[in-house]
Amino acid sequence: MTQQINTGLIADHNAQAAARVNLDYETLGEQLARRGVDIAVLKADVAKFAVAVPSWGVGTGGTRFARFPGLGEPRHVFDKIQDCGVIQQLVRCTPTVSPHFPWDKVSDYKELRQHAEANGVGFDAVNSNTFSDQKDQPLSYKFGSLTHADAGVRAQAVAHNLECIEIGKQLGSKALTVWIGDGANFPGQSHFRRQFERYLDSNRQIYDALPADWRMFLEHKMFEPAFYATVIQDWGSSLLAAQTLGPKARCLVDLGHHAPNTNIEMIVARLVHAQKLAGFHFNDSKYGDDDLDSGSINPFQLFLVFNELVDAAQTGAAEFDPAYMLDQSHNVTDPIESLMTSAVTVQRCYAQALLVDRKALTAYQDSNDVLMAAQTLKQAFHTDVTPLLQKIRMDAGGAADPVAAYRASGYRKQMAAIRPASGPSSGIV
Ligand code: PSV
Ligand code: MN
Repeated sequence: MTQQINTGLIADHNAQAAARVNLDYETLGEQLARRGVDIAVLKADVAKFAVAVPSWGVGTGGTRFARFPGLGEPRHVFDKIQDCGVIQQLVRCTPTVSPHFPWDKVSDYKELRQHAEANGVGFDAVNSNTFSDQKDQPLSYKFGSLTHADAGVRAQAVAHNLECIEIGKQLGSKALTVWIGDGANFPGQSHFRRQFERYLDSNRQIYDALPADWRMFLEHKMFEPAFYATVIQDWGSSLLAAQTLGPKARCLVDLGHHAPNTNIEMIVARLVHAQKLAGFHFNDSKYGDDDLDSGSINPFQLFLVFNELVDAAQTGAAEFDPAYMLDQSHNVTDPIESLMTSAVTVQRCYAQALLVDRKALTAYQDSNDVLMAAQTLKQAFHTDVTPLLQKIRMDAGGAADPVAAYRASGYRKQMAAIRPASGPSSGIV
């Protein structure tokens, strides 16, 4: 296997941190023991946690005003996979990559799969793109794709999704994520009911082509690029579509795709109840679909989402097997640093949610002890599990401090020497 970061460097970095991490881990263990938690059991559970990295996340993002390229940006999917391998090498909780087509299109998928394996990663859900036009594409998605009024455009969009399934099969994926930008910018522009019927009709054709062990993840988003109405604007439309299509169709929750202050953890609980939770695109936001680093703005919300997920797992909720993926855009940070930090933040929230004293919480809920119910969640959220996460990483060959080890490795500088600068560009790529 190709290890992009020198393993000796990681070992030295960890050796320097070991005494401090071990002491902190022991102290945390004592603290948790007083709360009846066995840190070894917790550690084994958290060590199994994994979140996928989006292939499009390792490149520098931008806004609709400008994009300021970073150094040593990946030139193609092979470079992107290499960067994802670096992330996984250092954090050890990102074993898969979620690819996006046609952005990640290649002529030889066997070669791509081998390249991924060589870099220590596999593939998660494949994403289709009918929200932008590609070079040489016969028909435009300007006025929609799967829901377009023209049957020819719909057929083209369906065909692209079928191609994504075929590519996914070669890469070892088990799910197709469908997000469309279809909608309207003006009242009257489109007929709401007919548009939704066309969505179902197109997706039926995609659904029917899914292998038996595959899932279809329907991703909703409130607005953008359509600013008046979006076809799959919220979890209501998404659930309706998933229920109409059948058991393989589920609803994917991208945290950024809701109005500010929406109670996302409650949406999660509803989707768990309906046995329709596909999984997540994790990110954070302050105003809209900001695509900021997970937990950078509202870590408590992320914790509350995981509180629902851990509760669902521990109570044996039916059909509960969510896929965890990051979906962020890094405009002003090194994408590798942001993705490593975000993956660890998501893992941290999972660990904290495991620390919720659920027996006590249920008792407080049932006796209407509101303050203590809230405090029970806060006790778990306030627990600093950093040494636990460090220990898990170090045991697995990752770095005690992934960002510090990455910076010390000089990887970005090496890439800058190999990968030519892309130069400034206007708007998002
Ligand atoms: C749309 O905003 C989205 O969240 C979808 O998941 C896309 O596939 C992704 O971002 C990249 O544009
Ligand atoms: Mn998304």
